Amino acid sequence: MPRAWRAVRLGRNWGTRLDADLKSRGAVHSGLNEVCAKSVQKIWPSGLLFRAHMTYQEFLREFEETIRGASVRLETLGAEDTANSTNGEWSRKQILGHLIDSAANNHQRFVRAQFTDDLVFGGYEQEQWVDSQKYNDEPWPDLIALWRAYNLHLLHVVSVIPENALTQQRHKHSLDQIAFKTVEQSAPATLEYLIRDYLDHLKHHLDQIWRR
Ligand code: NI
Repeated sequence: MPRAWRAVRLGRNWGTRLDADLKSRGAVHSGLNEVCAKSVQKIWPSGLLFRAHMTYQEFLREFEETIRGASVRLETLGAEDTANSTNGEWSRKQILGHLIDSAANNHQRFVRAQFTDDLVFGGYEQEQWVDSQKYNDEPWPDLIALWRAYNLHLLHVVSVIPENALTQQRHKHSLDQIAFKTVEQSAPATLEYLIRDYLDHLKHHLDQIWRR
């Protein structure tokens, strides 16, 4: 199966309608749940669809494997060079600190979104957060432990969110500002999208740490 083809998990409430719409637009090539992701992206704004090449259960498994695997790997990095930075870029400690800040800010969003119909959240001053907390002065193992524990809690939090809160279409949102992969203001967004986007952001910064 070509890489561009993904199995799409269709939402319970609107899946049938979406499936019919996609068929009428020629985006469904074969099978009930197989659509060409590229066609879908053109037809449907990114926030509307789950970026659903994996089910939410599979996503949760990947989330857990990412945190547990990265924790082990982070511990193998020499503590002495984790505070080094070149060209004004963040050190490994600062990148991990930024991920702790991301966890703290998204913790608020993931919980609050369950009690409101919108996804309007403020951003935060990322550079200043990292700067002011002096992550380079903290022990590397402590930062790893905090990052790991916070994310395992977030994993728990997002695994117990009711499906209707996860998949509800939110017409008011600020994901054009705060998301890693932004969603246009004119397109509705879901909490599930924001949660998946959180892991994309996390993996992006882990890759930076590995490349150092
Ligand atoms: Ni970032």
